[in-house]
Amino acid sequence: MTTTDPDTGFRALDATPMGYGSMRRKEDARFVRGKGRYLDDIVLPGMLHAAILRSPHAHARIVSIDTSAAEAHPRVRAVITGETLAGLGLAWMPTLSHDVQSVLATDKVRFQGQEVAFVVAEDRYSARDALALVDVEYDPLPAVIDAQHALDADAPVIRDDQEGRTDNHIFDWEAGDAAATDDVFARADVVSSCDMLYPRSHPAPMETCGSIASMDPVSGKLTVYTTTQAPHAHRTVYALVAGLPEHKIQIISPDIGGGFGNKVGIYPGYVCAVVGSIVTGAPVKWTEDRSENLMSTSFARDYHMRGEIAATHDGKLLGVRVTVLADHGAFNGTAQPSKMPAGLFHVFSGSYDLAAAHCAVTGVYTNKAPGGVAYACSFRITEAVYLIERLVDVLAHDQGWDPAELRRTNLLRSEQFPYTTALGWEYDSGDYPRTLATALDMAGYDELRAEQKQVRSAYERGESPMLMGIGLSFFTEAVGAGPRRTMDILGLGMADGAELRIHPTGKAVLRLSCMTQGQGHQTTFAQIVAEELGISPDDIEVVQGDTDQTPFGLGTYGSRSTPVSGAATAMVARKVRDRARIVAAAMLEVSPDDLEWEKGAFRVAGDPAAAATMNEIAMAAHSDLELPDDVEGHLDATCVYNPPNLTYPCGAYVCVVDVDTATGQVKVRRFVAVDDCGVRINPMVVEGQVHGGLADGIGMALMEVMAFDTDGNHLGASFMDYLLPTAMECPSWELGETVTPSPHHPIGAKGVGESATVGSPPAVTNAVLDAIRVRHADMPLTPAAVWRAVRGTPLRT
Ligand code: PCD
Repeated sequence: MTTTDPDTGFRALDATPMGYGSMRRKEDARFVRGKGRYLDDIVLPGMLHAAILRSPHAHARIVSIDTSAAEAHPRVRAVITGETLAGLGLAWMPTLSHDVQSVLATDKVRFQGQEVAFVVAEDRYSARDALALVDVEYDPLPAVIDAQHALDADAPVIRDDQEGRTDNHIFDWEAGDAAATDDVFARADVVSSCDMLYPRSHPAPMETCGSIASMDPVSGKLTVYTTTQAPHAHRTVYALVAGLPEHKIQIISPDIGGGFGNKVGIYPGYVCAVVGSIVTGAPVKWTEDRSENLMSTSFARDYHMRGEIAATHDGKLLGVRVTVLADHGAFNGTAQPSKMPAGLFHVFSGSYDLAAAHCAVTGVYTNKAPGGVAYACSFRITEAVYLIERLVDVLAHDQGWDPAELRRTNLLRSEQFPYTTALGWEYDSGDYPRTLATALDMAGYDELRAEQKQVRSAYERGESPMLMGIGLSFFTEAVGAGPRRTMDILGLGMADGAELRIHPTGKAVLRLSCMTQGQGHQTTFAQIVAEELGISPDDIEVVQGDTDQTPFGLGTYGSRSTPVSGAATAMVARKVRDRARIVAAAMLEVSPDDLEWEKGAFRVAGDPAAAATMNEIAMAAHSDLELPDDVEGHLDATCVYNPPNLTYPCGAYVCVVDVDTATGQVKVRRFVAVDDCGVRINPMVVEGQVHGGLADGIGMALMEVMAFDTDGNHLGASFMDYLLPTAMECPSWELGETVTPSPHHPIGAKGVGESATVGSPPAVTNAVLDAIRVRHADMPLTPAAVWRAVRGTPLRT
């Protein structure tokens, strides 16, 4: 039971060692009143509006583009084509994966929905109307839609813009020890293998992407208001692409209506808005509509995996090997650390003690949108967790083993931490058996199995079409990229800055490089400072999202804000506290060593009445107080935090489903999620994060898929076809926790923002397949897919 303090509105401090616990989110006062300020709320004086003409073809040569009729439209101010951009050297832009992407097509279009022309008009309607006046002649080409055929000898070459290219191959990449893994497989008693597709999906945030560019012709300063999760990284990329110095570029990220990885990259519309502003001399706003968002700005997943798992007769897991065919679309624009073309996929040995593991990943081009974004996923960990958690279930299915028992006997034990996996990751901490036991306990696993038996016997007697399934998953995530030694994006190392200013009255301003998209940073980062300095979170302002006002850092994705910026925040607050000790010593006329810290005040050891509070210290630090010669005044501090390692949150999930075999309909009856993200800063925020991710998992497992027909027509370009889960499909979540602090994080916290999105799809899938006793069927397990799987004719997506 939780109680609420009537004065503060804080929930009781639960199990959390962080002060202020589940305090209400400071930002919600604005959001729940509809007073958020999103990109589309921003109106600049004289602002023009833009729309993008997109390709109807998946693959076609551009014969000609005639813009004269559009230009003649009375309210149109500019029509920009690839040719205009080529004149400025901007027809192509760099991607996050060292490829180039067409900004506006010049030679060919390579996916349906690709950007072809950019119309700037006095209002949004005229810009859209004028799109119909641009006359493009296309010469259609055969398209490569199925990644499995991308490397066929007769496959059309998609990227003929690259000199000498004769195929659609992007990269081959391996991790792990192939020979050692083969050895383990040769010695294994049992091996199970499975082909599985993690289908192409989309982050689909509530707010789509957009940008307003304003180039001031007098000062030469470019201001870009944009929906970006990584304002500083964007500024550097603009600087490199446009040849402008960083101080002449200001990126402002206003409130963001969900990012989920969709707002990490730079899209053609952003670059065109800048060019549009330069050409017209006015600010230019471009915002996507829903179909444009679904069709063109970043997909996720699309991993075709063949996995194998090896074990002994008595159920000891020995090794895993996997080959992956990764569909990267028409331009290699995946977002992940530069040195890792498959991201952190090689964390796929999961939560088990394996002797060896190996993966080989091949990336290919297809005539689909570029992206490969880490949609609620620390760079392909979602695919990795799905792979291993499905393989464990397939093995259990093949051998007639209980999936809970198989996991229980193979999980890493707490004394094995820090644990280095066969693929080289050093897991920091965890108590996996306890996390699993908590989940099984909460679920009442044995009773559920007994009930399942009864349901099945009624089904077998022909009395009921219903079956019941119990699905498990146990995941380990690796979140909080860097360290910068091993992880960078386009050469920018993954460390974050933090600046903390303490005003004379003791109020504080914390400036951060990361960027909230709904996670509640305004509250939780204030709580970290509050914990370290004893200042009330209400007196701490958190500033993000404006590059002119915040220190450099790589932004918010891969659940890295808490592990990296959160650590920077604790460290910068500790610097302030160290300075405050010296000031307090001067105030109390004692040596700094004689002072003891008690949240919010320094007291003289042995004389507790002699004390200075943070408020008093802050004022004194700005006063005429005599300080030692080597101590500057004020309390302000800055810090750059380069994480020594990732943090490794984990979780055990149990999903219970009811399957109607007559209709194929799946109902998620219960979902138990026990997450361990180390110390929780704000347990209520953590619960909110987990709720969102669990809903994501129901979406992925049961309904979401970006499908295409054989010509490359996008079949999921609206929410009529690309189905998202709603409250209707979600049960009342049952959450639990274990807390194993991260030993290397200053406050012991690990990231959690993506945990549930990563951990839940295999739990739901395992539950459905457990109900119908089918070894494997690909997500999404729509009613049609389940109906056919029950009847032995599985659908492949
Ligand atoms: N926390 C706490 N504690 C702990 C941890 C954490 O409290 N231990 C909290 C914090 O503070 C914050 C949150 O929680 O507030 C989260 O965190 P993190 O984990 O660190 O994360 P971040 O970085 O902040 O964020 C990010 C994430 C991601 S990545 C994603 S996808 C998603 C998530 O986040 N997104 C989103 N969640 C969310 N929510 C919302 N509302 N919205 C959004 O959009 Mo990617 O890579 O981008 O794909």
